[in-house]
Amino acid sequence: MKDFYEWGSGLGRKVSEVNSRLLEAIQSDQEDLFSMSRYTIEAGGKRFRPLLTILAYQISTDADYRNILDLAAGYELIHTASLLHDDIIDKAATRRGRPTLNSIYGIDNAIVVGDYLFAKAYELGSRYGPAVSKIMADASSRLAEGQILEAVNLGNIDLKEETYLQIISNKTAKFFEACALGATVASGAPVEVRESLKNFSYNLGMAFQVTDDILDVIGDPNKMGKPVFTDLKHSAITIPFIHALANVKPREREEFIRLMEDPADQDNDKRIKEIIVTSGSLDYSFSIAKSFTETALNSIKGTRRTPDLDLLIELAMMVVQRIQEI
Ligand code: GRG
Repeated sequence: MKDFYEWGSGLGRKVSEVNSRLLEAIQSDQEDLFSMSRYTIEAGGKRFRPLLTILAYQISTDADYRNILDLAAGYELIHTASLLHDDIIDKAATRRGRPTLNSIYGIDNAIVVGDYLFAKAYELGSRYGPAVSKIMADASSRLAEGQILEAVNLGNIDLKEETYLQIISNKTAKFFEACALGATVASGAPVEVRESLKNFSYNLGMAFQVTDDILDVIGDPNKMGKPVFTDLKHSAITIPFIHALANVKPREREEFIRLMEDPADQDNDKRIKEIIVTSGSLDYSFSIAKSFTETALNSIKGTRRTPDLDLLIELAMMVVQRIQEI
């Protein structure tokens, strides 16, 4: 099975076109602002959101996909702006394999670059009219809501699964949904096509985030390019922990909570994983990810089969496949 980058590389020309639009969009006579913005954009990333936007557009119309490149780039700019702000909040030193903007140019500049990318994103979105602009604005509001809901629940060992799902819905899935919705509204697609691609993207986003949260516990740091337990180190409680905390016996729960306080310790790391596996929490989390993937795939069952739709199906399968390969 391919990994995400291999999947995206099959769409190489489109990624390059998105990258060109991104660079055009961030042009500024203020040279420092431009070079800081360019540093962030050139760090790369999987470019999922623009690719989802382009594929949804192509599936829903025979018009030239270049018509939707500005919107695709706009979504990537919002995503990048939110990552810049997230790195400031987390005091992160690296992102996308490079030193973060805040670690090089300082927090003050990183905040402003994030604001700038935001402004540029809305300018791009506005080219598609008020309905699409509103979809973009709503997705950004959800991001902020998800971030704050997560922040106020940091370290909350009584976090409910429902609240966790609300956090990832707002931080990830609603944004994926907005990419498909914006593209299909811009293309003037019939409501059934719009709804199926919207539901596909939402559920894909949920599956993607649950899988990411599972990999943060049991993933191979070498394959992922990042250490495990990054969420826990920021006190973010995710699905494998929520399930384990609710299902282990009281004495083991006490031990588990103690271990969670120092996930960087190698012995704790091993024992945390052991408890997550023996309590059935890993299997449970995986079943949740699979069920979102199934819902995603069911959403597009009635959609006209095209090579672009096949790419979306492949993407959805890859999301859960990442865990099976471990
Ligand atoms: C700026 C609207 C706005 C909000 C500020 C900081 C913040 C509030 C929100 C942060 C939201 C956040 C960090 C969401 C995480 C989303 C996510 C799944 C990130 C990883 O996405 P990938 O794997 O990353 O697609 P790449 O690097 O490949 O693009």
